Amino acid sequence: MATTRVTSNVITIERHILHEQEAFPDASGTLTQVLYDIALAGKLIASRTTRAGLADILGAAGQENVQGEEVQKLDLYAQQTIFQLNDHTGRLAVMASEEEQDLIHIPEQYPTGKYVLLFDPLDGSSNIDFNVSVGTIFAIYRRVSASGPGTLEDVLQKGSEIVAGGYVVYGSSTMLVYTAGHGVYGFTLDPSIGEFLLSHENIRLPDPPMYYSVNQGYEKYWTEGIKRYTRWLQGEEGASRSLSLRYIGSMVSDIHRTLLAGGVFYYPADTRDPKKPHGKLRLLYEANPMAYVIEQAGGYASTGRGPLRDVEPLDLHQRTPLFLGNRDLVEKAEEFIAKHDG
Ligand code: P6P
Repeated sequence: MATTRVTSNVITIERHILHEQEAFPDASGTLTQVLYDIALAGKLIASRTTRAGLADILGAAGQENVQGEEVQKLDLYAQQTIFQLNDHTGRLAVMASEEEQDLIHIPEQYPTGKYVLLFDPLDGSSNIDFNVSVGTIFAIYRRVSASGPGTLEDVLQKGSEIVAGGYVVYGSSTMLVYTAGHGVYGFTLDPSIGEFLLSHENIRLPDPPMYYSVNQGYEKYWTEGIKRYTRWLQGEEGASRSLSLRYIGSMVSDIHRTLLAGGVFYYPADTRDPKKPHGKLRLLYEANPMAYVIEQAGGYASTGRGPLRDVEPLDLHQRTPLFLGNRDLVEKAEEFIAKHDG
């Protein structure tokens, strides 16, 4: 089984990103700086998530976000932290977030830059009060508009155009995992020195895989293809092996485990909610960046009908069915769906 070598020498994320940049002589260093800013946001958010049990943070902030969900105070803090670290740097043309209905424009007193940042500031936040891991997800694109304030066109880009992406998982330890198209690297936060240290070099999806990950509570709402696929993963339908089930209900954690242990995570479309015919997860700032990480680690991400990162976005908050993990497992899902769901 291919295992990811956990490194021993001390390399901070800053040193790693700078070293990566050296491979691109014409690089201006702007992308490097954006990644630094995201790492800093991760440290600041981590400092709060580890104290989320305190009375002053627990519970909703009493506001509703664009998803109609109660905003947890940590959501608000994460959103504001990422915005304030990026609004004045002159590195971004525009931002977009799960927490904001519309584009997040750079304040007019600040210059705009050549990159676009999409993010889910705190995914899985409904789990905060139960001390379940949560995460920040980010995707960076090059702007497509010429100059000036960024536009919707800058944000509605296919996942195949992504320049860098990844996540911070606030769990038993805080880890930042990212790729800029040359492999996937994991950094573990050492809170005693406030540094993300390289802990997982060039992560590759292990094979054979260990787990399948889906909310089986919705099984009765699934199509025939998804039901049969899930039975295949359990060792039926002619399968030659069976996988164990692990489901945390926090996407960043479920996909982080899939990345390190091998397997498949899926959130299929289901018939529960006619308003959500394409499942629950968001294409732009959840599915696409996670798909990029998984594919850079040797895996594959699909809508169940084809490559996820080929989907042409039409709306900032559009949802998508998502299957990602070891390529053979995800392609099997496509097979069952094609065969049984027409
Ligand atoms: P369900 C968390 O609320 C989230 O957005 C993802 O992090 C997670 O994968 C999913 O929803 C869980 O949804 O319907 O299984 O509770």
